[in-house]
Amino acid sequence: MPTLQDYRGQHPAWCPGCGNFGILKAFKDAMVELNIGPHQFTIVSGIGQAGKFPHYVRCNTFNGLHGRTLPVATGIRLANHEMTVMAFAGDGDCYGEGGNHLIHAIRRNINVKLFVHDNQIYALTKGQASPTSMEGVKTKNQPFGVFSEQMNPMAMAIALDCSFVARGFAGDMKHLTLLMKEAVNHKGFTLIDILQPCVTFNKINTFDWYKQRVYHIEADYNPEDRIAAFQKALEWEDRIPIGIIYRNHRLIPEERIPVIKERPLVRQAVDISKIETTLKEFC
Ligand SMILES: Cc1ncc(C[n+]2csc(CCOP(=O)(O)OP(=O)(O)O)c2C)c(N)n1
Ligand SMILES: [Mg+2]
Repeated sequence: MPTLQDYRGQHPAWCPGCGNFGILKAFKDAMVELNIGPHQFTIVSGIGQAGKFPHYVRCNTFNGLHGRTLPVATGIRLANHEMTVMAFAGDGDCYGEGGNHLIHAIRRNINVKLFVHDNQIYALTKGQASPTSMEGVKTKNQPFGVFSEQMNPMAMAIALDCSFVARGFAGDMKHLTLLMKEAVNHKGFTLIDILQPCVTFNKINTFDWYKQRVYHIEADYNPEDRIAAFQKALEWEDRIPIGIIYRNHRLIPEERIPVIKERPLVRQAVDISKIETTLKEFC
């Protein structure tokens, strides 16, 4: 049985009070409670403050390029679907530069667990607006206020029939741990958008700002009703729902792709002569 100590990575370089600490703690608690040892999962990230996440957890890791978190996670999962693969990305990484990859990972229903540290800002590069920054918010780069409409990742994911769509809050770690466990146990692509205060560059969406607005989704809510889920996903202004917003039961690639149905690619014998024959055809 693993303990918290087993996942201890490097000392975090995040600002004191950063919402990322709550995500890190909730995640480690979830791994202990799920009894998944550090050798049994892989964490993939891109670039950003969120992208540092794998440095702070002892496990298999891959820290790739900004916006390219999901392609790497997809590759690992397709090569070895016995491995639990989790992707940690910032709102800029995943909804901005990597937005295209998010759309297609959802469509393909790759069984990757995606956790988005949504601080509504580009923190690593010192505070430019991200896709989830609210309209009108002024930053050093947007001195007249953001004029693009705020992206709603929950509504977008439901529109794409994403297998599992949830929202958590870094200031409610117990609830976040529960959501993470549900995501890992769910078969299919899972997206948890985690509201994560950035204490240095986002002076609007603070811990207090979120605390005044977030509420736990009602116990009798049915996340399998897609129309109701879409309505829930549209709530934002004064009341922000946290919990599982939408869930479905779609097939995953290893159930559909004949060559990996029986066993993962990494456990299949490689016949070099076949590769040589194929290469000769191109000579
Ligand atoms: C290909 C590429 N594009 C842009 C950048 C510059 N860059 C690094 S991190 C970042 C944004 C980070 O914001 P987010 O993903 O929200 O993460 P946070 O730092 O807020 O956790 C940008 C634009 C880069 N390093 N590589
Ligand atoms: Mg960010």
